[in-house]
Amino acid sequence: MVTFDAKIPSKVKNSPAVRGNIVITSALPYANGEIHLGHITSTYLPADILARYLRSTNHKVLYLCGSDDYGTPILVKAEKENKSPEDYVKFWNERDQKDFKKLGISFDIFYKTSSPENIKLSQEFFRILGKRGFIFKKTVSQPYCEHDKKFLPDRYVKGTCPHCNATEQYSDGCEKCGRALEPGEIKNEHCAICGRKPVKKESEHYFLRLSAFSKELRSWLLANENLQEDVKNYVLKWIDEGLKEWDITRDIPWGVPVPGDDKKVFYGWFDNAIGYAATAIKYFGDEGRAKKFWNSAKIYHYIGKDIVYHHYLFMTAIRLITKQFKEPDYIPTRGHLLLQNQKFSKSRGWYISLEDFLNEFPADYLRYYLSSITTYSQQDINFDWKEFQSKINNELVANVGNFVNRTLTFTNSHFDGKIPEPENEKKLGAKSLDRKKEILNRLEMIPALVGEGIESNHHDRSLKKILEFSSACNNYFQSEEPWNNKNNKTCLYVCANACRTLAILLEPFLPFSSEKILGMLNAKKDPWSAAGEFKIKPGHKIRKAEILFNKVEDDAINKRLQKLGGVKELLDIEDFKKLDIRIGKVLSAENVPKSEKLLKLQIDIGNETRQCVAGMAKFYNPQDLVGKDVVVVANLKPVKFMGLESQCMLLAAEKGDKITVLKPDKDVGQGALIR
Ligand code: B3M
Ligand code: ZN
Repeated sequence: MVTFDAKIPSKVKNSPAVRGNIVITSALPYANGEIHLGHITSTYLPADILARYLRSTNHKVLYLCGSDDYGTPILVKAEKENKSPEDYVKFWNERDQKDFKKLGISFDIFYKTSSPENIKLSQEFFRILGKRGFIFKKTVSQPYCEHDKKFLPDRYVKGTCPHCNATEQYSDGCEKCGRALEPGEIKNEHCAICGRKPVKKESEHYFLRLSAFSKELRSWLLANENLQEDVKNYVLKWIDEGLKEWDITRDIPWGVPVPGDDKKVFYGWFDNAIGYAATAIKYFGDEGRAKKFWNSAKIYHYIGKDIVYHHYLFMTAIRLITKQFKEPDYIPTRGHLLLQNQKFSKSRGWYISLEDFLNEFPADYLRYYLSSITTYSQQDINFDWKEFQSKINNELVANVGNFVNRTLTFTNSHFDGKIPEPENEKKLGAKSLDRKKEILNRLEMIPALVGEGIESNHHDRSLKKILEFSSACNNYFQSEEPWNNKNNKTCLYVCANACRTLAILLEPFLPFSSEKILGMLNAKKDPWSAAGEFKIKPGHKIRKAEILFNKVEDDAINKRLQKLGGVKELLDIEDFKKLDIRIGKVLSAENVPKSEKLLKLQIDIGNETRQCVAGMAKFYNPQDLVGKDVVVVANLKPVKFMGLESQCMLLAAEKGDKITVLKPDKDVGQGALIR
């Protein structure tokens, strides 16, 4: 499996030497909406955990991110809100920074792709790519909407994926099968603004000759042992299927200007991935220093599985060809987040707003829950409100919170807040001595065990180890019965130090709670290498104990579930259009023999007469329906009731025990369509 080069044995004394340079990035969020919980799960949180851990193990870490400001989706949204794209992205950049701070995401810098550094670097990379022979021009016929009077690149066009046939996909990539799509590939094109079918207009674009680089990409993939095997395999398959030339320019007024062409900008996916390096330049204040650090560092790009193509192929090819900033060492890729086993959908209300969540629950609850359910794989992850409640209550509150709380409370109430001097071992009973040895043993081992999990990206496993440790501490406290056992001094001395160990190990996961524990212990934040040491000495004065975690009540969860329960699935207009609903006239009606409910009707639907078997006998006498105009669905598959074929469906309104057939307000004639 993936392991980090520097193992951190728990006994290694804190050495002042820096252990290595690290660059960590999280996918740059589009500056067009609230940070998505799915992105938190797959990229910001795992990257933050690693960054915090590596800082604590004496690495020089640069954890960077920024808003992804360019591209059609943003222009479309800014237009809708009647704002300039500049103002629009500025708003979201600032809002994102606030949200990330509330969540404890510890970026060293959060910048933006619309920065002077990124514009310069993207243009420079374009020139180098050109010099190396990887850029060519080609006239492409582009969708153009006559109604909206504009070229329709990428998200301006929706349609059907040519690979998996998923409908309503944007033309630049399919969310279902994860493939990036080239302009023109999507089937069944329609304008995303007005829904009309676009026409074709010619335009000259710049392309990156990606196929000419297939061999190099292939070798890079095979040689890099840090990449996840399953991701690697399907990327290799894409290469084997043949890489398409990549159209890297667009005819829109918002983006990095293409040098020597005043009408075009780069495609957002050309400049955003370059934005990682440009952000490093901003951080160091100088290109030379940024390169020096970057090229001597291990590079980690955390992503979700929907942007594998862009990072493994586009971005890496550009880095390998331009040779300015080295290629990635790790691209940890995680799956999508589901909510109660369904896809998140903001428009349907099947959604958790970060702001809303953080108004009700502490950030560490989200960090804990998401980290504990997210594996290092592309498997989808399911946010389940009941599971969230039970994990917080049973693991955080009843285990960690309880241990810290009882240790501190007892020290305060029985020893006036002063850590007691442990008894001489000889005076401890045999059982107490065994228990003490066992817990000391665990305390010594645990930092390395947890560190190993984080280094290998299995953060969920590390968290589980911490919980096991905390549980052992609770058992120790319980068995020692400090409330009526004279060995309570040893027990409290050990437990106070175990609380400190917990605080250090929990810091990458739960930074706010870790700080709180250290505050109550009146202890400072030591590095990971000192986590197993007994730094809290007898006589040390602790502070007042406060509740660390509060229970999540049933009420809070039920409210959340009720809110979701009220969400109805929305249909696309296309689904509705599939129905042939029309006006018909009832020509004849009779009871179906031996049935209390059914009537058999003959209905003229305009161009033909259809038989309809309807459950109306309890509400209508057959003769009352004859001659009436009614509404029917005329394109359902025929079904049989009591041996009689029903060839259309009569529409009726129902409430309680009242039922009425629908009829038109004016006479429009049989066959009139309902739209
Ligand atoms: N903004 C897509 C996304 O947010 C894109 C990532 C850019 S990373 C260079 O999923
Ligand atoms: Zn249009």
